[in-house]
Order: sequence, then structure tokens, then C-alpha cells
Amino acid sequence: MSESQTVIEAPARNYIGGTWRESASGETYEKRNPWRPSEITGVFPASAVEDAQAAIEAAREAFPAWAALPAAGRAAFFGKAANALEARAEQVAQDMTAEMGKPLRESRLEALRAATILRYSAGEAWRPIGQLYEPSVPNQRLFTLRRPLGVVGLITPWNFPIAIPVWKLAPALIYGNTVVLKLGYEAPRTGLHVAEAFAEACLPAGVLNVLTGAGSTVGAELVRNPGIRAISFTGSVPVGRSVRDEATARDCRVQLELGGHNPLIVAADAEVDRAVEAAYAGAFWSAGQKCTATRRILVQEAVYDEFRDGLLARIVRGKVGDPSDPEVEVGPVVNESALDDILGAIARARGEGGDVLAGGERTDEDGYLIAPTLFEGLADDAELSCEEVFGPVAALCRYSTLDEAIERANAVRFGLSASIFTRDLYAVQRFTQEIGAGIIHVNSQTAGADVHVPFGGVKGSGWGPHEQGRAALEFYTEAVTVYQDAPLA
Ligand code: UN1
Repeated sequence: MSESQTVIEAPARNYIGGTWRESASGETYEKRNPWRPSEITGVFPASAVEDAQAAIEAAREAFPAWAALPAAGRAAFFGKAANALEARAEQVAQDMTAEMGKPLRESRLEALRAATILRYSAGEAWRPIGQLYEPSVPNQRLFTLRRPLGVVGLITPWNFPIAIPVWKLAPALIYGNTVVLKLGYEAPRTGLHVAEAFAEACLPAGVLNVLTGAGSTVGAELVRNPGIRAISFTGSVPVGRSVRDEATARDCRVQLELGGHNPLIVAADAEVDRAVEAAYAGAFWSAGQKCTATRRILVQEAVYDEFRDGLLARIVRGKVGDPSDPEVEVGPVVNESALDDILGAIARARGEGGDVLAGGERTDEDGYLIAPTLFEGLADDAELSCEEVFGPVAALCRYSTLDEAIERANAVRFGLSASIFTRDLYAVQRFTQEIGAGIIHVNSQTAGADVHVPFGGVKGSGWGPHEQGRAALEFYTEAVTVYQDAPLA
């Protein structure tokens, strides 16, 4: 291994009350490149509880003036911030790839997607936020209205380190809330670009506050602090549940986006080549580190061998390795403990009788690289068939009837996304009606999310209103009903 290299010299800072601040304690942490772990990609504030409190206080002070601005006035900042993000999109993508290992080709798309989310959300300024009803008495206006909540806390993960922060903060801000955003521990540099973009857009001080550091300090304070009116969380099931239980106990509104265990069903009449592409992308892009990644591929008997051969050939063709190479499709996983967890799950799956058709091991001495791994022969109650393993690992299963495929797909506790490849409209309608998933794909991969439609799971994959699109209005505002009687004279 080469000596440690520091790529970014100066400590990056928190953005609180419109100023760039180090942690009150002065503590920092180093972030390393998962492809070349000897390389330090940045040094960031290891924020403490008091930093979170300062951010909450700044957001509380900024709230009345921000809420009083017409939404179109708020939207003006979004346009400028979107321009600023687009101008630095390549830098955002490079930083994302360096600090959390997402292949550059996907990082580039995500950086641009963040700007698109801002532009979409700005348009909310011109959409209705209530409904007018017929009154039951004369001279009355009877209507509903949605009002901002106050200060909201956003706890975001490292795996979509700019898209998820932006898809939470954009609706929060456009509806008039102020925000304290905690960035994913493993990808702070990427998220700080959002703070920089809004700073360039001259967003009023305190409207958006951004902190780096650990969930156990910053996240915990957001959950517990009575100044926070709502928490939107994306992350793991156990942490999400404890966030929900603690926050709801103090009447704080909560939205959770948790794990998934997403099936891809390939029927005998499917376009097999397209299904192979979708399986590869869904299971292995971003090294399977998406909650929407494909975990099980259920293939109907008549095309099982053809699909299996096709996918194995696709795995051989796919370029794996250095994520900064724009042709690489599968890069490293985020850190050493993720690597160990995934390799552990692979070993247990072998122990449960699974056959490894491809991959199954670490393939780079330095980088946390696991080759795309495909299992076959696992029982439906094997760990890999039920639990989310957040890496480039998928299981292939054979099925005979549509009833059987849907039943087996539904037998997991998660319900985020699901896909079917078929030409049969009857099968599509059955699937759309019966599959236990919040995001349903027909003839496309399980991952991906358009910016203007709701996103969220059913069953154990989430809690509370869905995110994105108009669904976000429900979470980031409170509904009131107004009986407005006119004066008698
Ligand atoms: C996508 O598939 O593009 O954390 C979005 C996740 C999800 C987002 C997936 N909340 O992976």
C-alpha cells in the first residue's frame, strides 16, 4: 500500500445559520476512498450535539420570514441553486465516486438528477395547496389549506448522497419549512455541494443548515429535540424503527424509507435479452447498494437456462473495478465493514446450500471490490432469499406458474420495488394488483425513481407518507380546514 494521500487538505465545514463552521468541539473525521483506502478524500466535522442544537436554533429563527415569503419567492432560490449545481455537476460526480465508490457513469447522472429535483420542486410554487368546498351556510368560504410545519430534520444515507438529501430538502423548503440536514457519514463532501449551491444562490441564513458526522450524535439530537417538528429518515431498518419510536413518542411526525428485497420476475414470454440487461443493472450497478436493487430473480422454467446463460455472459462482459473509469459498471462497496458483512452473507449462503454461479469473492487487494455474485439453488427461507444484503449479490430461482411467482415474491417482509418482464397483459394486471411493492416496474429494472412521482415502499420497507412528487406535500405540511364566514355588514 502507498502512503496516505490527502486529496482535500482543508477540513470541510458545517453550514449553520449561513456560515461555514467547524464542529464546536473541533473534532473531525477522515473519509477514505473505498477503491484506494490509503487515500483520504477529505476531513470533516465530527459534529456534536451542540452543533445540531445550533443548527436547530438557526432554523427556528429563520422560519417565520421564510414561511411568510410567497412560494414563488422561495422558488427563485431553487432556480439559482439548480444552476449552481449544474455548473459543478462534474465535480460533484467526481467527489461522489471518490468518497463512496459509485461508478462515475452513475454519479454523473445522480449529480444532474439533483438539479432536476430542484427545478421540479420549484414548480410547486404554482400548484394548488388546498381545496375549495361548497359551504353549508350562506356567505361562507369553506376550504382546506396546507401550512408549513416549522423546522424539519432530514437524516440521509450515503448511497444516494446528493439525490436523497435534495429530494427531501426541496419539498421541505418549497412548502415553507426550514431544514437541518444530516449527511451520510460516508459521503459528506457530496452533500456539502448542496449547501454550497444554496449559499451561492444567497438563500437566507438559517433556512438550510447542513451537518456532517455520526448518526449517534447529530441524528439522535434531531430525533430528540423538541424544536424539530418532523423527521424524514432513509437508512437501515433497526435505526429507522428506533427513530420512529422515539420521535413519535414526542408527537414528532416521521417518515421512514428503509430496506427492500426486490424481486424481478421473468416470464416465459419475456424479451429475455432486455430482462438480462435489467437484471444486471438492477442487481449489480452501484454494487447493489440501492434499497431498490434486485435481490431475487425468478425465472419461468421454459426460459430459465436461456436467461441464466445470458446473465452469466453479461456478468463476464460487464467492466468491474476502478469506479472513476467511466466504462466501469461495478465498483467497490462503501467500506471495509460493508465488505466483511457481504462476504459473510455469501459464506452463509454457500453453507445453506447455494451454488455460486459467478463472483463470490473479493477481487482487488486494495479496493473493497466484490465481483457481481449470482447464486442458484437457495431455498426460499435462506437468509439471502429473505434479508437485504447491501451488495452485488443476487439469487436466481426457477418457477412454474404466475401464482407461484407472485406468492414467493410476496413472502418477504419488505415491499419496496418489484419488476416483471412479460408481454402478457393478464400477467401485468395481476402483478400490478397483487405484488407487495410500492414501486412496480413492467419490463424495466427494479431500481430508479423519476423526480415527479411518489416514491416509497409498503410492508416493512417504509413508514408514513411517501416521498417525492406531490406525495411530499402530505409529509412536509399540515392540513387545516377553514370555515371563513363573511362579516354581516
Ligand atoms: C433509485 O433506485 O434510484 O436508498 C432510488 C435507496 C432508495 C432510493 C433508490 N431510497 O436506495
